[in-house]
Amino acid sequence: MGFLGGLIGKFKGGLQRTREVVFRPMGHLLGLRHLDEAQLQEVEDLLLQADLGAPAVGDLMARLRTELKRSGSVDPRAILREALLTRLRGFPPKALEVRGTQVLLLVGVNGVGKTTTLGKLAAHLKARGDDVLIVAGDTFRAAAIDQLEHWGERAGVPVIRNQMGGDPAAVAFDGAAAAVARRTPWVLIDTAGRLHTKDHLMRELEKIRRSLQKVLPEAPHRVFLVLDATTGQNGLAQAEAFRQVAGVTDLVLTKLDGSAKGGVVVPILERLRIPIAFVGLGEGLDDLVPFDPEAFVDGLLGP
Ligand SMILES: Nc1nc2c(ncn2[C@@H]2O[C@H](COP(=O)(O)OP(=O)(O)O)[C@@H](O)[C@H]2O)c(=O)[nH]1
Ligand SMILES: [Mg+2]
Repeated sequence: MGFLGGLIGKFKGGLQRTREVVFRPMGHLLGLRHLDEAQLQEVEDLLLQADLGAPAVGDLMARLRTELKRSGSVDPRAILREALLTRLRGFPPKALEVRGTQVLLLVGVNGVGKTTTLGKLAAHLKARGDDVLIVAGDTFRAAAIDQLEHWGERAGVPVIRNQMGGDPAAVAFDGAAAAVARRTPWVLIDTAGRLHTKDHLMRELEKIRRSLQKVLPEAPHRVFLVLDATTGQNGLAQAEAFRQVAGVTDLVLTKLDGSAKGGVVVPILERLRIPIAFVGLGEGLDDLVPFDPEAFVDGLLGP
């Protein structure tokens, strides 16, 4: 199986819950060529259940109705597929290309999967032959540092840490300096998610940024905002707050495998207008995959 074949299989597995809850009941409707009003209503309800969001669902339904009126016969699956792809292709992520030492900061609220994503990302970069250095920037909990060290071992990547309660900006500085000295292309920095207020969060991230810039004026080169797909559109308000303070360049959507609302990818993209670089489709080392609109839509709708 080639890389793309593997990717399609991954999305298919990862989106199983959404498919079971939403798209399996819709299967017979998607196979119809004529839909009456009650059936159209049923399609609309199921699309809303997948958390595709009212604007996208409104657009999809309008396309279906227009086509029904125009030709009297439709292929709902094809219309849905094309409309979803058009929406998802609008925000292609930038590749992670090696250019000197680049710093990648992971931000997001507690429990969304930052540390796990960082571990998987380290493994992903390492597997393609790039050296990586991990910085334990979540110094609030001892467990967070241990968790990161464990991921470092699994990925075969060194971890820079200070003691619990230490200054995240100081350890970020040490990590960036070490990476420059060792000519390591990637520095991945974990951060704490639980901060009392938006102000506190802003100050902390600002401090990390300033301290990185003493080593690398352009740092952080990428800021990954990690979002939990199981919270669906409820997570969007938090995401907006982070976007405002953190200079987010990319999104990572975790736990798509545990969500029956995989369609949430659509409103997230449209509201935040920031590309999705990766999605988390499980807890394993290789369960972080580059977001691919085609593989995603086929995983959602089935073959
Ligand atoms: N099923 C699943 N679980 C995930 C995924 N990403 C993270 N998790 C789990 O979510 C929980 C919180 O992750 P963690 O990385 O500690 O979150 P953090 O607080 O943001 O650093 C852990 O139990 C992870 O194993 C994913 O893509 N799929
Ligand atoms: Mg963490």
